[in-house]
Amino acid sequence: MTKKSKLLFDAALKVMPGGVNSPVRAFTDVGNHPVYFSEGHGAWLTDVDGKRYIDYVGSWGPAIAGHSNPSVISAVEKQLKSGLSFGAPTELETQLAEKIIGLIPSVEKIRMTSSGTEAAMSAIRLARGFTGREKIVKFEGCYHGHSDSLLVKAGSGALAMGIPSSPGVPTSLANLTVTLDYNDDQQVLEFFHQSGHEIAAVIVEPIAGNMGCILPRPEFLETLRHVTEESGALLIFDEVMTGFRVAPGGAQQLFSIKPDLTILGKVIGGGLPVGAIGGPKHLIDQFAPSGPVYQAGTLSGNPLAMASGLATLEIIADPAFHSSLNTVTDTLCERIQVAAEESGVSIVINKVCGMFSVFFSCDSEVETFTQVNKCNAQHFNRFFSSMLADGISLAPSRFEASFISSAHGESEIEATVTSVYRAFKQIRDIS
Ligand code: HOZ
Repeated sequence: MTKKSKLLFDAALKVMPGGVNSPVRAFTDVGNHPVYFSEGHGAWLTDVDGKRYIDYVGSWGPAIAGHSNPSVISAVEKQLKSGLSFGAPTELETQLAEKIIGLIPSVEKIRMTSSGTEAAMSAIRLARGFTGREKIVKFEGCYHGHSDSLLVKAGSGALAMGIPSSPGVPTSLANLTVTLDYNDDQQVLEFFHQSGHEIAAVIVEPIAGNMGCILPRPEFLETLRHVTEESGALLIFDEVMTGFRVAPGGAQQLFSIKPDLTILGKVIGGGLPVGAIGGPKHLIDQFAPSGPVYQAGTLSGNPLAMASGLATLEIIADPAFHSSLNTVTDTLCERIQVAAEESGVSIVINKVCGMFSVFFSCDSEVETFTQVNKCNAQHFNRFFSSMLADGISLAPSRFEASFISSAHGESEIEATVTSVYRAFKQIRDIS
């Protein structure tokens, strides 16, 4: 930990729980201390001591076009001069909604929120209101924000802190959340055969990113679509991480599956706080004032956030954007794999356009929550800390995905791979 970061963290510990405003930032899971950054440009961050890092966190996803992307900054600056927030509709909201609708075919209408948590919580309320049913299904290790109904066997920071089901969630509410195993289509089929008629919604990360990056088995999402259609439950894709990242139309485009509702966040705010629920008109119109399901927010559709999101979506809508991001992701992950083989370190690397996770000493594939848990935490922590010391900032938990932006190029890959060899040598030495 650099000198000023330590001083700032010590001060923060006195006034904020764990010194942070979001648990995973405390680096507890990796036995380290947070770095305080003062600047970000492109693929690089600079900390308060002036040390530079190649960043693979990307503000947990929003910085897909690199930090301080000139088009995004200029759109925000333009709006900044006109005012921060009016608590009234602005044209920017409609423009961002139109842009999203143009990119994701399952989305005909949108309700904006200020975070992914809010969006997921409101989508569940919509599903309950629409179906008149109370139970929902989620998958262990998936994370959909921290609302009560969804903080049951959750992933992300909740898992990293060892509190996947938080105290404070009323048992009566937690009992309405059924948790099944990600990628287990047989279990889903059996459950729906018995109880499908009671379920309001199935919520899932179509590519999980909150227990590390886990790709869906081909039959898994198809099964979810089939059982929800058959039982009258809504299928909700949480694309907060994958939306506009893995393809212009998100994971649903990649796997050709149309959910009923889509939760968005991160990239649609381009670095400012935004979430959204999208879907067909007849569902989204259930929200007040068109319909009876209440949902609101003082800063929902905030003009600065809309401007930033719109500028970011303009960038990712370029047809070359994802092919290039995909190539960079493939190249980096292939080179990490080669480094592991040459260093005699056993890894599995899961990847999809713009996101990846490295798992250590695990089964030959990592496709389930059980397999994630079998991976070597000590090796991951050693890897993380060695990379950080070398100026490579990865997601600070084995239960998170790392993100790549369009600003990452050959020189960043080269520098990263050099550090990977050094980190793998340390791992081999402790094995
Ligand atoms: N829940 C976010 C990652 N899945 C982390 C949010 C943050 O700490 O900034």
